[in-house]
Amino acid sequence: MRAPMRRLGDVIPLPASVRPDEAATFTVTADTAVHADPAASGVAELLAGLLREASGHPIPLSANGSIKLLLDGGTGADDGKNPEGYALVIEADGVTLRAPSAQGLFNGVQTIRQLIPLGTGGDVPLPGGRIEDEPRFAYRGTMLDLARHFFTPEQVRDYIDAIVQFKINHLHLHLTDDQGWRLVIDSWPRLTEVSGGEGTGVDGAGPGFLTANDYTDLVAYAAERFVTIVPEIDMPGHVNAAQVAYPELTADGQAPEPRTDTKVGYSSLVASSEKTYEFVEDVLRELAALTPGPYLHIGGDEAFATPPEDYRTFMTRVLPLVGKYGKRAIGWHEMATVDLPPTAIPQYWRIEPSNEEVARAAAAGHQVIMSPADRTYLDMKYEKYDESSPLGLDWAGLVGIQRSYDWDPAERLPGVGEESVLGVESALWSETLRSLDDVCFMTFPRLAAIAEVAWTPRAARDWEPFSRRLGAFGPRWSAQGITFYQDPEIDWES
Ligand code: TNX
Repeated sequence: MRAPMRRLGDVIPLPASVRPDEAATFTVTADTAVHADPAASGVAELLAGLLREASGHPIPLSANGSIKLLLDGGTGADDGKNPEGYALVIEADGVTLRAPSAQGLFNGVQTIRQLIPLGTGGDVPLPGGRIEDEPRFAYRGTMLDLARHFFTPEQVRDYIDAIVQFKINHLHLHLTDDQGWRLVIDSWPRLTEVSGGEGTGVDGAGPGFLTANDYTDLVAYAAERFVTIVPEIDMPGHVNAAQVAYPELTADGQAPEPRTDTKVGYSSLVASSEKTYEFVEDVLRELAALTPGPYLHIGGDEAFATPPEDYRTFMTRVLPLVGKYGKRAIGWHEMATVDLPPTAIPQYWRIEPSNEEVARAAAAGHQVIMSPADRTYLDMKYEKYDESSPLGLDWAGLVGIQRSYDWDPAERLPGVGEESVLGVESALWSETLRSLDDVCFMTFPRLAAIAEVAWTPRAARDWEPFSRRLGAFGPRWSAQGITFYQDPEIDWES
């Protein structure tokens, strides 16, 4: 059984320009093959795999295939074209996908994927017309907290597969916190030996850590899907797990008790101690060596146990270390209380309508990542959701799907306009989560809404049509075995 042909514009995030040609339909048959520029063979194989799965046909890669994936030849750097953009033309006798880069082709393949009607076996009709598309913001991310509850590499890979459908291109991993340390650091091995194993995480229910190999494999898996991993080491607060493993990182040299509760703001590295900077530099050096992406996230949030003067001392010494190892620093926006190196990126996460430090950083030319908790925090409970649910928190309010959709990143903070916004990131903190099903339930559908906020031109966004496209996407999540919140306000197709 196959669902009816899709409409060309039934895609999340909505493409920048959609021109259907109702007279034309391309049909994937037993004779269909995919042709690709050699540099795009990975993406072509991915598309062929999707079409094989849907049709049961062989769909080989072949020089005279009627589905063509073409690189424009431009570098994407200086020809004025967004390297992530693509143009898709579907005609009766063929499909042509063009882009300046393999990443652009990958984005186009995500669009084609949503145009394949659900069902397996037999010919697959694709709706005719032309899509021209490119993202509004370059950085479209989501964060997963591995510290409060560890998720295995296999679970993270499944999560990457689930998020790339919405053209999310950054996955921020929160690797350390008071309750656990989740990445092996060779020069400080007790971090994971003591604070990564059994009994760590909230309620002691989230043990585990990544070896350097696990992490490297994960980074490579993500990169094949054009996702950049952004690793976070949270400091100077949120360091209890590190101090349990290394008491010399505390003020009095005494090991604190391991913590499995959800309180924040009680631990701090010592800004006046050289041991602190030895530790931080070792960790950042190892992390930079393992991370091909341009960013290291240094946390910086909720450092309530660090006096403001010490916080400034700490950040002023640590920020240049990120640059020393060839990376750009991202930090939660509290970081912007110091004068930042030119490439540093504050990430706004609060719910207040304005923020002086972030506005000051934007005025000084910094780009900002927008993660206002009342719109983008995937760990907030859903609106109208059964209050007895153990999943999620509510300190930023209840966050329904429309709340995640109906806001604008360039109008959220005074002084932080379109030019200052690098992009949007949602965040999933894992205090209440125990499984990948929990993770997916909190993520979807809200991430689909946030992805559209980050990708689609402002003028093209509208809640009503979005909610209909979302309703049509429901059966896809079901077919993929991905748990999602079936909000009763949405008209879910079955
Ligand atoms: C605030 S958001 C935190 C985290 C918590 C989260 C829970 C941010 C930068 N810090 O430590 O897990 O709230 O929603």
